[in-house]
Amino acid sequence: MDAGLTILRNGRLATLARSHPGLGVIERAAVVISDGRILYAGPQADVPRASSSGACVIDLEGRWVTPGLIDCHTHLVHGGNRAREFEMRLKGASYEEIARAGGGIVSSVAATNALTVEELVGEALPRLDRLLSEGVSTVEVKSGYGLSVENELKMLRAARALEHFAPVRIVTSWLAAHATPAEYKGRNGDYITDVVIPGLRLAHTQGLVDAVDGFCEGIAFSPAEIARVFDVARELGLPVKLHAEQLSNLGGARLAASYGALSADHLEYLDEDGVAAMADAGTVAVLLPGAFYALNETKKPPVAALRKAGVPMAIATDCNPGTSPLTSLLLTMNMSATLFGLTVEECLAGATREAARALGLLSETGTIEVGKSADLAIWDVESLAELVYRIGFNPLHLRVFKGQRIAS
Ligand code: DI6
Ligand code: FE
Repeated sequence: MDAGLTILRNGRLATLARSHPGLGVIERAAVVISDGRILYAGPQADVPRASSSGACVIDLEGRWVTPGLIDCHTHLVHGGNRAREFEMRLKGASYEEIARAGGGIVSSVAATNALTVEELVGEALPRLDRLLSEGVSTVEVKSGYGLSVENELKMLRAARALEHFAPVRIVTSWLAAHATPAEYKGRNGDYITDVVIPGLRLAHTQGLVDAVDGFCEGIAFSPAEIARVFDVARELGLPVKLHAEQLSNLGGARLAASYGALSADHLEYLDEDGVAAMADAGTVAVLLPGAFYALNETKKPPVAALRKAGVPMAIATDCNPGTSPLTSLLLTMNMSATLFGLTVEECLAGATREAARALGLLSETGTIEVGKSADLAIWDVESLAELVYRIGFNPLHLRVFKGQRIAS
């Protein structure tokens, strides 16, 4: 008898496996879990007999099962909030004006640097809980509100610590090239030399960083500046990703693709050239409708061109205090459909399989397939489209993380 054996029976699976058409639906299905991994996922009638003896059997009563959701782009760890700037924007100030006047990212830096690791964890946990309550199993967390070596490392320590406080897989990104701190105003190059690159080397040595990110934008860093950081990432063997083409087109997506980036994110101003470069490099397009919505943007990412070129599309909350104070991946799915025109299938794939791809984790999670981590979400819905269609409703019945059942 295998002590760690669990059988989920009488479910309807959306495996999202590429080898199955569409969502990979299997009716009257079972999932067999052993030691936190998927041992079998398929028709109930074909469950290997040997695996049933002594197993803990759970009847799903016909409920839908999807892969555990994945939020592949967040700034979950930060201090304070920017409700005040929200009010300023309601009165007509633009995001860029506020940033140039010393607000924006830099104001979150002061609030973040005032906190200890423990306090940062304490502020992030309620946000994390909201995500997990909707079936999320994996969350990417960026640095980027420290802007000094010590404070950027502190943010990543807080991000890593979240795994000790909640059943979740955390993936970290080094985003020191997010904004220029006041003391380096007008000296981006020096900031990269003094802080971004030495900090990255230290974070890597300390095992704090899984990938390297940057903000390529007129109010942030140029492609040439980002390239300096990406060169170091390459030397260290770390994958890269980039905030690109969010407020203007600087060719960031093309730059990211030339480094074989896992993803380029935002992409409202992406052009045909950028689409083609991403397609060639297999770079995932991470769409962030929360920021588009909160900034009241009108320029949409070129979804039809991405689709036509076969660029994989993921979606994420971009949870951050400035442009996307959003802690719901279900609402993100709804926004992706309503605002960006993604299909139900693209929304579900975007929050599971393609999000895993964007994190380089596709062999570990993101689909329901034999050998992967048993990360599942079990839903009280009649059809999968309901997960995308409802606004502000959470039909999660149960979450399974690494084979452990976690009541919602
Ligand atoms: N793009 C964004 O939308 C966030 N960061 C980024 O690079 C904004 C972060 C903030 O305003 O605090
Ligand atoms: Fe972001």
